[in-house]
Amino acid sequence: MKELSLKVPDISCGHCVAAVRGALETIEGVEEVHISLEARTVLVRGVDALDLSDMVEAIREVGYTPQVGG
Ligand SMILES: [Cu+2]
Repeated sequence: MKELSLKVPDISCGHCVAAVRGALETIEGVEEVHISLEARTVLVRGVDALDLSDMVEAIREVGYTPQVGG
């Protein structure tokens, strides 16, 4: 089990949460996605092979700007 976290400052409403969640859930090996609208943080849990850069790329693809280490 691996856990990755990111800060995504431009998450601002439920639509953003849904869009980011949807993008992350399509990545193979992702088992749980937790998004805090208040803190604008994303927590992903899944297989050990999960790669942070894949998370970053998926979030960027739906139009948001993740910051690593948040
Ligand atoms: Cu929004």
